Formats: sequence, C-alpha cells, structure tokens
Amino acid sequence: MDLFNQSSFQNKLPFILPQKEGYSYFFDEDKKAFIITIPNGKLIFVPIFFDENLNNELMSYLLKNENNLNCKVTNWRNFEKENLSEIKFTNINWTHNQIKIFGKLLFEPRFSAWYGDSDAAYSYSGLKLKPNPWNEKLLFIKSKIESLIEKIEKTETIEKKESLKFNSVLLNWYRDGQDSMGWHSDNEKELGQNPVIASLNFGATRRFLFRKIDKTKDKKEKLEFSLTNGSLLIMAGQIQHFWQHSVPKESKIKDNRINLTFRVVRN
Ligand SMILES: O=C(O)CCC(=O)C(=O)O
Repeated sequence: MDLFNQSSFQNKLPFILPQKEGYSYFFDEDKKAFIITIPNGKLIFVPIFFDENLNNELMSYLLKNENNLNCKVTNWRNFEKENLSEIKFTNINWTHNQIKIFGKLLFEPRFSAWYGDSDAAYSYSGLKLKPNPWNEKLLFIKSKIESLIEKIEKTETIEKKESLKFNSVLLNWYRDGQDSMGWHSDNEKELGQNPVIASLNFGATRRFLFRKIDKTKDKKEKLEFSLTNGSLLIMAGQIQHFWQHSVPKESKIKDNRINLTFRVVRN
C-alpha cells in the first residue's frame, strides 16, 4: 500500500487495533486524522501531516551542516560522539548524550537535541536538559501542530480547557536501524498529569510499539504502529500512566530518521 496516497487509506487505520472492548477509532475526514481510543489512552494519528516535499525540505534543514554532508546519502552510522563534534550543524545543536544504566555510563543509541522556552528545562534518565532557543522552522512546525490540536480540542477528543501551547521539543535522530529508543513512558512530573505529546516523523519508516504496564491484567497487551515520513502521532489522555512505548532496533534499515516530540514542561 502506498502510504503517501491519501485515497489509499480509505479511512481504514493502517495498523491493527485489537477488536475488543476499549478499542475503537474513527477517521476525521476534515482533519485527515484517525482518532483512536485504547484502554486508558487516546491517540491521534495523521498519516500525512506534512507532504513529502515539505517533510524532505525540513529534514534537510534539521541536518544542514557546514561540512556539506548530505543528510540522505551520508552514512551517519560512522559518526560517534568524537566526530559528531567535528561537524558544524547549522540549525540544530545535535548531541550524543550519555546516560547511566545499572551504574554504567553509556551513550544513548541515537543523537538528540532539546529546544524550547528558556525556562523549559527537562530531566530524564539522570540527564538535565537545558533548552536551546527555538528557531524559525521549529516554531513553524509547532504552530501547525497546535492549530490541528486546537481544531481537535473543539471536538473534545482532547479534553483541554485552554488552547494547548507547547513550550519545548525533544528531537531524536536515529542514524539507521541500529539506533533505537527503549521502553519508557513520558511520565516525568514536569510534564504534568496527563500530558499531550505530539510526535512528528521524518525519514525512514520505523516500528513504534506500545505495551500495557498494568501489572494486574492485559499484561501482554501490545500495539504496533508504523511511523512513516510526514506522519504525526499524538498521545493523550492517561496513556503515559498505563502504557510504555519504544522504537526497537531494525537492523535492515539503513536510512536515518528524525522524530520530534513536542511537549509542555512545567517547572
Ligand atoms: O522516536 C520516536 O518515535 C519516539 C520518541 C520518544 O519516545 C520520546 O521522545 O519519548
């Protein structure tokens, strides 16, 4: 199926959703969005939030560098912390962070960058991230997502009393399928009780998994999404309390991917 041909969706969710109580979805024709309910969570999936041209343009922007390395053809796998610092990225301050796992300092299997309002500091896995100041393109993307959410809020799929304004974004850059993101929930207290997190995708299609963390029942409950270039996934409701998500390794994937998760951080 050509995921970039809107007509091929025929309003049918391009993933399998269990056919049982607690799961349902509908396609909102006006917003071109699937509004999905799962037990203890809400998801909104927009298969084509940005068209291919705009998305490719934005991906080049995010990886633009003064070394003239082309974002598509460069083998980024060869770039570890040392040589990453030799590349002067024009628009994004990419870093290769180290985190402590079982007392050992290890490099994360991806590069990342934190942008946002000056007071939107964020901590996870022992890392304290100070925001880089917004740039014009990130603000452009943010405003497009906020406008969509505002329209959806009006239909009360996302329960909010006031308009949602993101104040930060975490950028993750997966050099190829060997880079990944382990199981976790975005449940840090500075994200608030039931955070709305909007996740936008550029580049290689990657698997995105959910698993239920309710220990008493539905232990094996899993969902699998396929996040394509230009797609947007919004997580809302109680999802961060009841589900974890991950981007597993896929060794066959040679292309790189960038994911942006827009958040509201309250310090
Ligand atoms: O790359 C992704 O799709 C996931 C990113 C993510 O889980 C996060 O930023 O918390």
